[in-house]
This record gives sequence, structure tokens and C-alpha cells, in this order.
Amino acid sequence: MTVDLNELSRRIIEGDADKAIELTKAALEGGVPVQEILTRGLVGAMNTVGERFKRGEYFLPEMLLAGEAVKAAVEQLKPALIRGEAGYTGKYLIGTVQGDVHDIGKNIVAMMLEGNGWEVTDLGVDVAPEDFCSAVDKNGYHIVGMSALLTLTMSNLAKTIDALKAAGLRDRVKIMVGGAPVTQAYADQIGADGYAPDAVEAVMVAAKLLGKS
Ligand code: B12
Repeated sequence: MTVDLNELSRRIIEGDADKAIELTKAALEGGVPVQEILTRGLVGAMNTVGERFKRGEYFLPEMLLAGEAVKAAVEQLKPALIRGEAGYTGKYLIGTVQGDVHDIGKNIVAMMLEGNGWEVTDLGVDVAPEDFCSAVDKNGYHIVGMSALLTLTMSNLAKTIDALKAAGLRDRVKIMVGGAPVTQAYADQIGADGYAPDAVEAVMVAAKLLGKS
């Protein structure tokens, strides 16, 4: 069966999780590279949904359904994403900052890191600065990655960095930030060590921060 990634994208935009699962499986079985499924099938669909929401053509329920459909599709990709052959790279703590429940991109980053030899701990979404701090304090992570998808929650990236500084933990870890509204300039401004616009680059930046690239 040949798989049309535009059809996959369309089904996700419609919020049809069952069809999204079926088409993602078929694409994988048909030998379509996982990165192509991600970028052409899934991320493109989310951008369209975001644009429709912005234009007032989609409301929260439609965005939610599309989000569920893309998450179901990402689950299908998980084995391919984490099937890395890399040896142990390091310990990575990841989470979405306080006030923000977007986790699709963060989950993709986490899976790709796992596939590249990272031992990943995921704190989930809406993570308070003090929860990042206590995790860093208890476990020796090499890198902390934070995700923010809302302009309103971007400042919580800075707040978390400040909290790590106040707790005397800042120098124990490298800090990476990401999420659609985040830029390299913003990452520099708030004193993060690394930024990546997507999961593929996130893996490269993480390795570089540990001097492993
Ligand atoms: C799906 C979605 C939702 C779903 C989320 C479901 C979920 N489980 O994640 C639901 C319906 C819950 C939702 C809710 C809301 N949303 Co919303 N949502 C989206 C949407 C359509 C897609 C996001 C997504 O998954 N993108 C695909 C992934 C793969 O991309 P990504 O997240 O950017 O991740 C990549 C990179 O950024 C990077 N990355 C991500 N994290 C990290 C971390 C690190 C460390 C690194 C290095 C890299 C990295 O790598 C990832 C993979 O390549 C976007 C539109 C868009 N284009 O982004 C709006 C969008 C983000 N949402 C928006 C809004 C306004 C909201 C709400 C406020 C709506 C409301 N009125 O309630 C709420 C807020 C809820 C909250 N408190 O968080 C706005 C934000 C506007 C702004 N600039 O602030 C957007 C942009 C839509 C729009 N155009 O208006 N949303």
C-alpha cells in the first residue's frame, strides 16, 4: 500500500486518531523514513491546526482532537524513534514549564534523545520551577531541557533558570530550551546553554554540550 502523507496530515487536522494510527503504521511498513512522517505528516498538520485556531476557524475542541490524533500517531513512531544503536550518552531531564500543557514536541524530543543513548527522565507538563530544582538536586543529570509553547509561559523558562541559580544548582547542569515561540536570541538572553528548533537538532546540541559530537 502506498501511503499519502498528505492524507495522514489531513486526517490529523480532522482529529481522526484511528485513521492517523492506521496511516502512520502503513507509512512505517511502507518504508517511509520516520523523519519524513514526522515533518511532512505530523508537524505540518499541527501548523495548519495552529493557523486555523489563530484565524478563528478552529476552537479548543478541534485543536484538542487534532492534538490527540497526533499523539496517537507519535506513539506508533516511538519504536522507530528510540531504536537507536548509540551507546550511553548521559542523563537528560525534560519537562514543559509551569502553566503550559503542550507536550507533543517535548515527547518527540525525549524519544529521539532516548534513541541516541540518553537516559531520559520526563517530568511531564506544567512543571513548577521547584520541581525542576528538586529533580536536579536528587539525581545527577547532565542536561535539563525545558519546553514552552506559549508566549505567556516563555518567561517560566527564565524563572526556572533563576530558581536553579537561587538553589545553587545552576552550575551542576547544562540547560537547553525549546518550543515554537523560543528563539536562539531568547535562549541567550535568559542564559540557557543551548537551544534547538526541532528534535533532530536538539539531539545534536545535547551531544555538543557534553563534548560528544
Ligand atoms: C496541539 C495544540 C494544543 C493542544 C496541546 C495538546 C498536547 N498534549 O500538547 C491543546 C488543545 C491542549 C492546546 C491548548 C492551548 N493552546 Co495550543 N496549540 C497546539 C498546536 C496546534 C500544536 C502544538 C504542537 O504540538 N506542535 C507540533 C510539535 C511537534 O512542535 P513543537 O511543540 O514546536 O516542538 C518542536 C520544537 O519546538 C522543539 N521543541 C519542543 N520542545 C522542546 C524542548 C527542548 C528542550 C528543545 C531543545 C526543543 C524543543 O522540538 C519539537 C519537535 O521537533 C499549536 C500550534 C503550533 N503550530 O505550534 C497551538 C498553540 C501553541 N496553542 C496556542 C494557544 C493559545 C493555546 C491555549 C491558550 C488555547 C486556549 N484558549 O485555551 C491553550 C493553552 C493550554 C496551556 N495552558 O498550555 C497558541 C499559542 C500562541 C502563543 N504564541 O502564545 C498556538 C501557537 C496556536 C495559535 N496559532 O494560536 N494547544
